[in-house]
Amino acid sequence: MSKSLISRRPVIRRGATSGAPREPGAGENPLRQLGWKPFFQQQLSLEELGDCDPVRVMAVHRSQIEVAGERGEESVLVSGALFDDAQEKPTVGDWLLLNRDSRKPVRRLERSSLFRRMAPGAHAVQLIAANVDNVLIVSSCNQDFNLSRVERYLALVRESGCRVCLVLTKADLSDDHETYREALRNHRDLPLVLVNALDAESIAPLRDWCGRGETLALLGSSGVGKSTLLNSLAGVELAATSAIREDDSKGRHTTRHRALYPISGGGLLLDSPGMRELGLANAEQGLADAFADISELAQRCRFADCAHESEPGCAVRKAMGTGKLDERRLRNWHKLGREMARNNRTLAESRADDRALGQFYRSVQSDARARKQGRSD
Ligand SMILES: Nc1nc2c(ncn2[C@@H]2O[C@H](COP(=O)(O)OP(=O)(O)OP(=O)(O)O)[C@@H](O)[C@H]2O)c(=O)[nH]1
Ligand SMILES: [Mg+2]
Ligand SMILES: [Zn+2]
Repeated sequence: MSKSLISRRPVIRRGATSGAPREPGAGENPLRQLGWKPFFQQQLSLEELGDCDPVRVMAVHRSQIEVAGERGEESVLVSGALFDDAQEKPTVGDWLLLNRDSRKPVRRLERSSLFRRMAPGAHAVQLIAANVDNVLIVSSCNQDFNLSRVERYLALVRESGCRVCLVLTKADLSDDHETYREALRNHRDLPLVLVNALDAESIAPLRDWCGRGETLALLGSSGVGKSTLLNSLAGVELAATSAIREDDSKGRHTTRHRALYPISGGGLLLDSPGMRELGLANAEQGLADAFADISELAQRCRFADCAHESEPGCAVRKAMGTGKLDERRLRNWHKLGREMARNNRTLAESRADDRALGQFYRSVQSDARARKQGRSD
């Protein structure tokens, strides 16, 4: 069964979200509903307060971005210096200042949080979303459940400093909830919610994660039910969803673009496509936090630079011998660590290349200037 639904986001009008009936509190500042906080307000100069409108980036397309602010939604053309540098380029969730009259972007405000990944196949970082407060790491209770993938997502989210909750969808299709809970035992410090994403009552505990003005990102692989959760939390079908493949429970990559959706009486939800590859880069702290048990054990190894392979006095391997730590988890930790080191090196090299290229251009320019001066002397 495949459901094709509208994927247009509702227009936000002054004092209302999602075209929903007015409710108590709905008359409050629309910027606050879009996630405007003192952290952003204090970045504005007096001049900017007079000349600019802050707007939130709701979706990014090839040549234009969709933003929302006090005037509702509008499209802004993507051009100029603000968009030249891939790292600096506005991403979904960013706050921009638009010139009040020309509606052109003036600058991007500093971010309170940022998700990024190593772009698959490229030697660059790709921005995923900015200014996210809370994250749901979504997996499903079926054969697509993959603990190593949860650990990867967790390292990324921990690095960002956002609040995180683990969500298991499709609990209605499984009799084996304990197995999934048990699989996640290393993450008992995190809230875990099992839901039927299609059922409004079942997802009620998740409402605490997307209160008014809060931005909640839904991360997880294709088919786990991110868009279904979004629709249920919004109470309106905002995003398209479609059935997973029967043979292996994998999704069909139904959601194609990242976008922020304001939900009635609540905050903003970020729906994103299930990411096939989520390469980690510059996320040392996130990795250490996601594997806090291994980080702690490692401090008890005899050698400070223990690689936890065959060194004597290795507390990590000892824990594995006694069954306190499982081999898959240790292997995944090694794998993610190696991958990150490789990606960090690639990024450092491409930055060095950029610097070298910059120096080359500057030297060509100064040679040309010197020649010109020589001719005119
Ligand atoms: N029974 C049941 N079906 C669910 C649940 N969550 C999602 N589904 C179904 O799973 C399928 C995939 O859901 P989507 O919401 O499209 O998944 P997604 O994570 O957005 O997938 P992508 O957009 O491809 O990344 C749909 O047919 C949903 O109806 C659940 O908790 N219970
Ligand atoms: Mg989707
Ligand atoms: Zn060791």
